[in-house]
Amino acid sequence: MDHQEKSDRVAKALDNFRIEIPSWGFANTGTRFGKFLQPAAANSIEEKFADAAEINQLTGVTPTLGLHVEWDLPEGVESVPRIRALEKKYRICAGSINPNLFQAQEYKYGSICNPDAEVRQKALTHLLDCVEIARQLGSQDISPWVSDGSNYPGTQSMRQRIGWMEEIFSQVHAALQPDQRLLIEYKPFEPAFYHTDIADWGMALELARLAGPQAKVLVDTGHHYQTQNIEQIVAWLLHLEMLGGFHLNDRRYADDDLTLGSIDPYQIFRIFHEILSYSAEPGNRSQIAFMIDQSHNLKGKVEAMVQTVVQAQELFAKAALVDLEQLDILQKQCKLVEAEELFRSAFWEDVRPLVRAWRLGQSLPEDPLRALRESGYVDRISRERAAKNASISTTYA
Ligand code: LRH
Ligand code: MN
Repeated sequence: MDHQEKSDRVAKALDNFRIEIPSWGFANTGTRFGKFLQPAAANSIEEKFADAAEINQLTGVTPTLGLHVEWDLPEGVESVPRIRALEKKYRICAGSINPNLFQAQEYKYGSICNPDAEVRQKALTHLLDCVEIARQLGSQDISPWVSDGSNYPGTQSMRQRIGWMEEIFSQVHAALQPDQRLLIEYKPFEPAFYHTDIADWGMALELARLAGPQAKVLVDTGHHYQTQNIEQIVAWLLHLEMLGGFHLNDRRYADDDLTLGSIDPYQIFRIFHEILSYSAEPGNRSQIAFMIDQSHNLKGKVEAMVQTVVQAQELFAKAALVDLEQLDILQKQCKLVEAEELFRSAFWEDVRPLVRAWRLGQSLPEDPLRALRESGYVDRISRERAAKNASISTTYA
């Protein structure tokens, strides 16, 4: 593949690559052992929109901000006009609507799987509010993560809880607008440590199928056991046309929510390859939402977000350099070493000069991280927000 073809492939891939920023990625977050406050952290939804606007100005590929309802729309549907005003002011659109079924005290024994019908009704009402918020904001995706589960064997009926989930997801699906999607996220454990009601892709897949045609599966890369082959799960969901989107991040151990590509960039490359090879086949149509889901406990939050977007672009560009036709031939001939070398050589390609050239072609800073440093943006918001951030409690217990 000559330089011109590589340049064309990278440009075509980046022209279509958009990734969503999570509002909670800008806030002071931590672990159960506490959190380290950052003077530049965002405390208000306006500050989160401002930071997202800065990222989009620097990268040009993050036009939407994922919202977490309890954190960003404390008055629920009543908070929509405020979001609308911020969308206009910062020219950033509201993206996926993330319900919160894990913080309220009533959810101690679960939300949509709680044995108490009143608590399940509370959870259903919240989900229907999220559908209405999405309708009013013109957001397509409602992406519930259900943290429900139990900590000890024998303490809950797992089968009964499945029944309650099915009932509620079908009611939520019935409330969707024709263009809306319900993206069901799975996670094997945490905060529950014996069983989690939606623990893996198979459970999310069945619940989505039973809910209706507008329900799909959301794959959070951090929500897998170490030994799971995530790109194989992606291949299955693509084959079944049930892949709705991703929460992208990286991890060394569990749901560490580290910055994308910081631990295993080859993992993300293999996932992007499954998507690009599927999309390259005639007749295959996929609408995959790429969303970041990270908590920046130690790194500067705006820097980490720019770093993540740049890393995602570079890994997507590498995956676009895989010669799919040649790979198909080698795979069918079981020429293992040739196929692997062809596949891996794309990963080893230094695409940064091509990606920088694409940015210049888009009148974007060729090096967003350097441009961020030179902009003085982080120093400015640190000065503006330091007082508020200093007054926040850091302890977990
Ligand atoms: C759960 C999760 C979910 C979000 C939360 C912030 O681990 O991935 O997607 O709601 O993180
Ligand atoms: Mn997630």
